[in-house]
Amino acid sequence: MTHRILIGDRSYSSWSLRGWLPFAAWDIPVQVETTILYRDAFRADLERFAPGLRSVPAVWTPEGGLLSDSIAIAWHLAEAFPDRGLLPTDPVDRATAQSLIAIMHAGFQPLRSACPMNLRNAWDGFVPSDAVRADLARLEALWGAALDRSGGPFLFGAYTLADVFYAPVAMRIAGYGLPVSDRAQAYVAAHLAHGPLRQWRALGQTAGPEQPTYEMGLPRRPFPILPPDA
Ligand SMILES: N[C@@H](CCC(=O)N[C@@H](CS)C(=O)NCC(=O)O)C(=O)O
Repeated sequence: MTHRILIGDRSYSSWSLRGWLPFAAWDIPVQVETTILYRDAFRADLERFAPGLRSVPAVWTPEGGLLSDSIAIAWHLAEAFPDRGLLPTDPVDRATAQSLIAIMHAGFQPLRSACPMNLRNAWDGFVPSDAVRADLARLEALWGAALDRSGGPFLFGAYTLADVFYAPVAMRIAGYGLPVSDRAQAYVAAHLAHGPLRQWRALGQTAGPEQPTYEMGLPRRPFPILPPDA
């Protein structure tokens, strides 16, 4: 028996990306099932996967436990695979990583609503509001402290669950050309070159329709995915 995960559109569902990335990044077997956001069948697909389910991602554990939230998936996998490095081992780094994950899960609403994750198109000419700029300043402070301590390329040096939670944020910075420091830009570049992220994006390019909800009405440019060794 393996884990089973239900995800939404790979190009748009940022929470699905957070649910799926740990399986790919730490080579944990998982059976993937997909649904499409905003379609009539969406509710039925959720109900079929787990009665009463309201959102993606969701995961069934091999033992029959249901995880219907990305942060629950993260904590479960860190606990189930304690030797794989999902969280840093250093106690200070580990606490900081847990805090960064919780902050992301609960926050950054202005950035999230103004810049929905879109891995099919990048946009020129996006003008961030003051609220979005305030979110970017908070990211600079949080990421900066971790990157200064670790030296990068990821928040705690090697890739951890904290990076999983900020991967869709990095995609927003890349896709909307948001103004960040060189240090934050290097962190975004590390995500763009990350194998599992590249795999997720590639799988999403041909799966399902373009979702009109995500049209920004701005000039389009190709999404800036980098080669793995960049
Ligand atoms: N707190 C949830 C959020 C999940 C979520 O909002 N997923 C979106 C897709 S990215 C969804 O399923 N939306 C459908 C709806 O809310 O009706 C988590 O962390 O997993």
